Amino acid sequence: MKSNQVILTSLLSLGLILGNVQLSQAQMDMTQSDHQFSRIEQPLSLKLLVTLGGLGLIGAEVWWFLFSKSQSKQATTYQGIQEVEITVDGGYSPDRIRVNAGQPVRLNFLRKDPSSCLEKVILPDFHKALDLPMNQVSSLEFTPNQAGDYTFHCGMNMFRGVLEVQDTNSQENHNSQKSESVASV
Ligand SMILES: [Cu+2]
Repeated sequence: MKSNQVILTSLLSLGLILGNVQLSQAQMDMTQSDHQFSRIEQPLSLKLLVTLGGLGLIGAEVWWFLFSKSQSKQATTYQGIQEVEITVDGGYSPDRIRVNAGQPVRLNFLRKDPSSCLEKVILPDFHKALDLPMNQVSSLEFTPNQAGDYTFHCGMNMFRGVLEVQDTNSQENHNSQKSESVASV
């Protein structure tokens, strides 16, 4: 997951750079023809390559924004505490965390992004706010008692994540109901 993200992020930045190069080249072409400078002809294969590369990167960007956004992760329980590590780098990763209701939760935020936007994380539903020093793990502990989706966000509410609290009892009821109905059949 993480290495995937790194690859995609670098692809994205490459795409932006390539796009800029293409743009500035187009502008240069325009100014050149305006001033009736001689045009520099580039081989067709190179143009094709750049175009295809650009299209591929646009596709990757669209995919990135549409589909890769919410990656959900189940917290792992250790000594009765449901723990999850969240990397804070241009947002929260994972940005969807599944936990069980009625059991303590510990969110470990590792901030790698220097932008002041992400220096604080807020969980409004639990009345919690936490400062995140750079390159450090800062932890937040609380116990969600009610099932539901709870958002957490940065100080300016630009980056968001969701804490998905599941009711374990209702799940067990569900399972027992299932087995009952199977038994009756
Ligand atoms: Cu912010």
